[in-house]
Order: sequence, then structure tokens, then C-alpha cells
Amino acid sequence: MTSRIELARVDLRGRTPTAAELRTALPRGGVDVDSVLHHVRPVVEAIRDRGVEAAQEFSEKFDGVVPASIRVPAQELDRALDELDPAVRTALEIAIERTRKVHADQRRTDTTTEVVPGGTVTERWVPVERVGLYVPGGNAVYPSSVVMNVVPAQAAGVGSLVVSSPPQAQFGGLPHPTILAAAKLLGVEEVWAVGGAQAVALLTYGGTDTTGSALEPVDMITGPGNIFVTAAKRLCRGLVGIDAEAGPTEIAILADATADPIHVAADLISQAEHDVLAASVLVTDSAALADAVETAVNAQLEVVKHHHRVAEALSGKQSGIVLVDTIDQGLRVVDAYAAEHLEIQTADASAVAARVRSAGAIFVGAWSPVSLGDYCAGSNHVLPTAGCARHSSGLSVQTFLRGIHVVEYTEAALKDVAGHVVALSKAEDLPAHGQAVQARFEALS
Ligand code: HSO
Ligand code: ZN
Repeated sequence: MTSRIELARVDLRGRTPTAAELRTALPRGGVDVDSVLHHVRPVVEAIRDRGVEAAQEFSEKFDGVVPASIRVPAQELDRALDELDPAVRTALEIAIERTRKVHADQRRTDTTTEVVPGGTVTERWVPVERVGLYVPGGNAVYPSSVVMNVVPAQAAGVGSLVVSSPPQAQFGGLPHPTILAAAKLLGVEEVWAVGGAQAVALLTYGGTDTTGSALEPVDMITGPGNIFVTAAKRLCRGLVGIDAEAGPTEIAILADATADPIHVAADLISQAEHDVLAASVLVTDSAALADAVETAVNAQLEVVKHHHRVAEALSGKQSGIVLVDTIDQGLRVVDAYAAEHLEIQTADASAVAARVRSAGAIFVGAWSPVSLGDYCAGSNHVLPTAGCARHSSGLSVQTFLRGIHVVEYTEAALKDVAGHVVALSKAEDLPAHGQAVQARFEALS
């Protein structure tokens, strides 16, 4: 018998808080990335200055093992795939197929706009050249995250992809075999056995492996990681592009009295399983549902494998139940919260979902749980956390594309607009700008 947990309650019934007030009233955690920057900066600088030699020292210190070669030999990728559990292989193949289907539809086409006769602007979408995908070790092994990062990059046309994951002592200094197998299944041939902040730095600066092969720096780094990985991304940003600073996972569920409390409880628990800092929030207009969910959570906790992690996440200040008067008010709450994952479990869930403005991904109705999206829906599971869904989207083909404007004007078209360029350049006290246009039409005086 384990002790009963209580979900914190925020009672908004009879109140009309503004969006700003809601943001502070709602349960939300937070990770203080700044607080570890001083630990991470020396790691990044050591890799910048001493490359692989320093990376190997950090692997020994933090992972307790030094890989023979940071570049994982090709035969190890083959072996990992050969030895992969067939049921997992089939599931990964289904996940890859569905994710590819959705992401193929995200591809952009170039557009050419004829602004005036003889003056065009073309927007050309060009993939990032080389991308590093970080895959964490630690609490869980995430081959699904390999799929979610690699598929959009490949669909965008990224030519060169490297996966980096911590070396593991129990696997002789190689990354987890399921990660190697997932990379191979996706056609990624370059995998490095390096993790943590040192992986982010090595992807940024590159180096030469102990076997003499070059570890080429990347242009962009994507993929989740712990606070140290996030801090390293923050320090390397600029030299490389990054996807986002991923925080602990979040689920919010907007539910009414028609929802099944057992399903709601199971979904809240499912994301709490990731991390003691994960957030699970129920927003409901039904006090009876709130009570039933709390009872169901406690019943299910008795049999949950990662009991301590889940119980800590659910009883943390970042999780809880928000009581509202109506689903309309609930919509204002979930918009202000801007969850990474938002489930709608109400009557007429599609209509309610259509009114949501802010969420990383929305899961509609009783048969679309977040775990489906984590693996096999076809959607991407790398999503904005910590309220960033108010301004950002999840990983997509677009993440890996750069839009380049290509400007092409004829002499006549330039001449026609020259006076306006000159006027604006004078207004900004940058007359040489105007002169660059005028010089084409009159001799310099
Ligand atoms: N829910 C996580 C993704 C994940 N779940 C991977 C299971 N494996 C963040 O969206
Ligand atoms: Zn998950």
C-alpha cells in the first residue's frame, strides 16, 4: 500500500482572471538553465580548445566509460539492427512510415512574386546542410525521438545528418543499441558516442576522432536533453542553430463530465512517467470528474512501474487540477497555459478543439491520447514546452529549411523605383544607400 497523493487544486470558479493573471495562477514548473551555465561553460570551452581529447575525458567523468572511437563503427549499427526485437522493429517501421507521410505534406515549394513588370522576388527554400541530432541516455531510451527528429530533417532534404548519444558502460562504450538500430533503420549512417554538454559542443566545433576520421561540425542541433544539454545549446546558439530549449514534458487535459476518469488519469500519469519535473494538469468544469480522476490516479499509481517518479511529478507544484465554471472559461485557461500537449475530452470535442489558440499539439476526443502522438500518430512529438506554444511550433520540415529571397530587377524596374529608394535613404541619413542606386543612372558628381 502506497500513500495517497493529492493533486493541487486551483479553483477559478466565479473568477474572471486576465490572461496575465492566469499565467501566474496556473500550476507550472520551470528549470533554471542559467543556474548551471557556469558548470557548462568550461565544458564547452574545453571541447572548443581540445576537441575529442576533452570529450573523452568528460565521457569518462560523466558516463563512466571512454568509447574506443567516438564515431560508432558501421558494423555496430548493422549489428544493433540485426539484434533488435522484431516487435520493436515493426513498431518503429510503422512509426517511421506514418511520420514520413505527415511530414512529406509539409514540404514547401518555392514561390516567385512579380512585384512589378521586370521586378521579381523569389522565395527559395534551402535545407540546412548538416544537422546534429542529440538523443539523451539517462532515465529512458528514446528511439521514437530519433524518428521525430530525423524524419522532418530528411523530408526537408538535409543532406548530412549525425546522431549523437551518450556512451554507455553496459554496452561497452556504445550508445544504447535501440538508438543505434533506430538510426540505421532511418538510413542515418553517422552516429557518435558522446553525450551531455560535451556532445553539443563537439557537434558545434567538430574534431578528429582517435581513429583519425574527421568529426565535421554541424550547422544546426536538434533534440531533447537534460538541463546541461540545454545550457550547452544556449551557449553554442549562434555558432549553430538550435531547435528549442526543451523543458520537462507537459500534458493538459480539458475535460467535462462526459470524460472517462480512468482514461484521464491514465493520460495524466503517462506524461508524468517521463520526469519528476513533468507537468500533468486537468482543467475541468466538473467537480465530480475532478474527484473521480484523483481517485483513479491513486488506484493506478498502485501498479505503475515508475511509481516514485510519477508520484513526485503529480504531487509537484507543476501539476494539479484547475476547476472552472464552463468549458469556455476552460478554453481561456488552456490558451493561457499553452501546453506542450493538450487533450480535449469533452462533448463535441472537435468543436472545442477548433477554438484552441495555443498548444504544441492537440489531441481530440476519447481515442487520441498523447501516447499515440508520442509514437505512432504521424504527428511530431518534439513540441514547445513551458508556455512557448504561445509563440512557437513543434519540430517540422520547416525547422530545417531556410527561406532565401532572390531579388531580380531589370534596369527599367530599378529606374522606376529609384527615387523612392533615395527618399528613404535620406530619411534614414544613409545617403550612400541612395547613391548606390543613382550611380547606375547618372555619372557620379
Ligand atoms: N512525450 C515526450 C515524447 C516521448 N514520449 C518520447 C515517449 N517517448 C515529449 O513530447
Ligand atoms: Zn511521452
